[in-house]
Amino acid sequence: MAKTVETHEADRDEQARPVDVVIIGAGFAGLYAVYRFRDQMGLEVQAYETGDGVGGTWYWNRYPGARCDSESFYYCFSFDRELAQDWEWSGKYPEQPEIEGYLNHVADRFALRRSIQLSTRVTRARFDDATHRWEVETEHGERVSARYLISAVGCLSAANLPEISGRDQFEGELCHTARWPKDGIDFSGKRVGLIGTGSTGIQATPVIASQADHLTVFQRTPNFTVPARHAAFAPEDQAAIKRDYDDIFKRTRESPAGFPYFPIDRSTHDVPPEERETILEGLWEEGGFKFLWGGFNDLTRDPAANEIASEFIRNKIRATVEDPETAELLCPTCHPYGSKRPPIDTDYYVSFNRDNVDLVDIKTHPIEEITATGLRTAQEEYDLDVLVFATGFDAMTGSLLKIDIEGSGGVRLADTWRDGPRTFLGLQIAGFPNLFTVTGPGSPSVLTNMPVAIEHHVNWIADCVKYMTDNGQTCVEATQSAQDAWADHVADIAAGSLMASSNSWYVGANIPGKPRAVAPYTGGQPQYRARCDEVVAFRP
Ligand code: N01
Repeated sequence: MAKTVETHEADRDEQARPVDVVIIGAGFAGLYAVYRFRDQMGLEVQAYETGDGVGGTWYWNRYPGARCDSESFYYCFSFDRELAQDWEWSGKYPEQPEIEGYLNHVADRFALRRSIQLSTRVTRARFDDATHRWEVETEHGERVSARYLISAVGCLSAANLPEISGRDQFEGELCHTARWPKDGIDFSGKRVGLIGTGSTGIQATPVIASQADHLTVFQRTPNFTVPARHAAFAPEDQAAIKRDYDDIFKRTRESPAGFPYFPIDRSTHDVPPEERETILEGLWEEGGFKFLWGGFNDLTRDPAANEIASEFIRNKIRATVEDPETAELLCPTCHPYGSKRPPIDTDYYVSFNRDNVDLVDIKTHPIEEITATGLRTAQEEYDLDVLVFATGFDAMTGSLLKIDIEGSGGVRLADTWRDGPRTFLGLQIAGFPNLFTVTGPGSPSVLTNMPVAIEHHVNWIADCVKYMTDNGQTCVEATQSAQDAWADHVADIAAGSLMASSNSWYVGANIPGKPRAVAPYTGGQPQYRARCDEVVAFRP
């Protein structure tokens, strides 16, 4: 112990290497930040990434069936016209390897790798009030000093592996979907158990079912999902997208959720029941997220309107799943559609018609223990060769709080956020000067198409840093009063949404002991961007 302390002290005596900007993470956000700060602003940048490759979410989540559920042609960077023109997406909802390939292409195309140190976790960051610089430490004991610290750690990157009794005694293969082995898992001839029916479990179920000898899905809460209707792009589709790209990207920046579509401004109650059914049927056939906002404007706020759409989906489940008991188990009744992040799927419900797939209700019969050979619920014991945890993430704050961050006056972020995250615009935190959080809590982030939110944030931060540099300033920080006003507004506006009353990662309810608060900003992109612009326009 004494030796460890001595070594640590000796390391600290060495001078930290000075750079202008440290970026944590090399997913969509980190990659763009490296490009923006280094290549467009000429700053010295050091990025760190825990994984041994770039891609962030798309590096880690390589589970079977992982694919994007925003359409490819706008779930991508817009900052470089030639990049958008050169890259060819194979279809509507690409699988993980294609998106990981895209992000590797971006890293190569802009020579970003030389500024990114892979296989390196940032463990500590401390703001020095005297120098106005951040001292950043990595797990390997390296130290750098930076004027600006940019968190690009992602909203959904700290995997949640629940503490279930006996977990460590399982002798088969146990894996979280967000830490999937690069060589994959061979399911052939295996009995597989899958815990979790969020977007991930819903994507993985049909694929694992098609490969395994048997799949048991352990469901705590049933989920609503709408078909994705994935389709490959024909050459003429690709040509049309490229022809329209400027307009597509413009619309993603102007629409409420970062899609190139605008919601229909029509109440469910203004349409007679038969016409309503026809509209919902059309949206179901079209597939994708549009089901939530492409027919009616009140599904996320009006319980009665929501119930009509919810019951429409339940009826689809009943019509698809042959065994009525299984169908009813799959029908969500405890939360409104869209109050948890809505998944989209390919063949999810129909998977339960397969002879090799069973659904187990662990709400009624909870898991009691993981055993050496499988899993025991309050009702039955299941022998398993592989146990898959599709149990999600400590979302929005988990990855940032894994780093020991000390702001001005030695105040720790973990203490500041003890009762839940409060930020100014999801970009800055009072008491933590020169720290910027890309798509942080309190910004639209996960309620928008992520690359659009990421580009907006990185550009805003870059403009702020430029202003500082041009004006010889060294320290920028949200005031407590500005942060309080924003955080109260975030909470007030969320209070009217159905999301606030459901138990999901949006409110931190999936992590035992996590303070409950709607973490993303629910007011939509235009209102949010207008507020960000006001801050820029204000000059003290
Ligand atoms: O995680 P989740 P996810 N015992 O938290 C269950 C994004 N994403 O990885 O609902 C038993 O949604 C939990 O049950 P319950 C997307 O934003 C994007 O699926 O808490 N069960 C739930 O069923 C998404 O929303 C894509 O009762 C436990 C499940 O595990 C987000 O990632 C694809 C449990 C977790 O669902 C997270 O999705 C996939 C326990 N102790 C995901 N703990 C794209 O395509 C948790 N569960 C872009």
